[in-house]
Amino acid sequence: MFESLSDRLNETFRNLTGRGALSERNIEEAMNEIRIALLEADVNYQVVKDFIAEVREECLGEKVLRGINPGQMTIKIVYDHMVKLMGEAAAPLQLTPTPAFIMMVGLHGSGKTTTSAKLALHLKQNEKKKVMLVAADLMRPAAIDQLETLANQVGVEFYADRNARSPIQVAMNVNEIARSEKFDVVIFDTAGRLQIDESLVRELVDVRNVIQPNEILLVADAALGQEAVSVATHFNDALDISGIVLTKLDGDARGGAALSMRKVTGKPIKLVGVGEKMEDLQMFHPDRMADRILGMGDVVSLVESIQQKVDEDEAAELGEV
Ligand SMILES: Nc1nc2c(ncn2[C@@H]2O[C@H](COP(=O)(O)OP(=O)(O)OP(=O)(O)O)[C@@H](O)[C@H]2O)c(=O)[nH]1
Ligand SMILES: [Mg+2]
Repeated sequence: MFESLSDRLNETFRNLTGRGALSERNIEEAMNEIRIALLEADVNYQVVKDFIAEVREECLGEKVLRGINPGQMTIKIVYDHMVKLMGEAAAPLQLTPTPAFIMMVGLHGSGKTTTSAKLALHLKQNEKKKVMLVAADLMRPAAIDQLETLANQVGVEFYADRNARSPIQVAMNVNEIARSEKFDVVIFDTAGRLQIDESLVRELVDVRNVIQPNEILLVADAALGQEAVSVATHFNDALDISGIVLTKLDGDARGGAALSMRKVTGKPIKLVGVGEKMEDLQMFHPDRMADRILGMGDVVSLVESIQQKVDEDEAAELGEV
């Protein structure tokens, strides 16, 4: 995942830690390299600009330049800001009150149907929820069949009405069934489009008004980079989404979407798709993602433990006076 970004950042970090003291010039050079690495990974230009400005300021501070190991501290600062950029803490799915309705929305081929089934499996297996998958994509009969096959494969309830006139009718029926049969979670797989247009938005808004979903998750293909971020912005403007699922992170995605999504849309990435199999879905944790991108987990924990020691010493000293 994001190999070329990781490789480039690692090279920069190797240069930083390979020497003892760091000059302002060394820091400036490193910032420049990181800026280029992020831009090449297709991170949003403004996001890169703000990120570098914040990291740079902190790295040029007294504490780093005069610290015992400025190279390692710089890595820790980059890590901290990367975690912050992606939203700091994980954003869990809002599954109360029940039945919790989740709407999956997004463009053609982004991974809505696959992700719906993966999520159903996760909720059933790990959270012991009673889950129903609903085919609200009435555009193509094959879409209904695809979801039905996956529902059988992961072993959850499935609802479709092949004669329904509109997704609204499906939504109204499901609303009743979900309550009377006490489902915990009901996942709506909606129709995609080549691009977000008025008729799609109207259809989704109608469904939203009927089911009042706990979550509206935009499913976006990470390989699209900045295009995925722009799609998310449009869906958010139209529907006020609650979160983002970034799919196909196992492919040739460069990292731009993962790093820009939160800052540009203001909405958290909640889940990530990392393969075609039903088990290939993960909760999104900004710290773990930053670890993966930087590949510097041991340095980060080393600096954390040193900082903790320094804090304790300072506290002890204060206590003595
Ligand atoms: N490698 C990989 N492939 C994925 C991932 N998520 C989905 N796919 C694949 O992407 C293709 C499209 O997925 P679908 O779930 O059918 O996409 P969709 O959004 O429902 O598409 P429409 O219904 O046409 O709008 C399928 O071949 C999936 O197997 C992922 O995380 N990694
Ligand atoms: Mg689909």
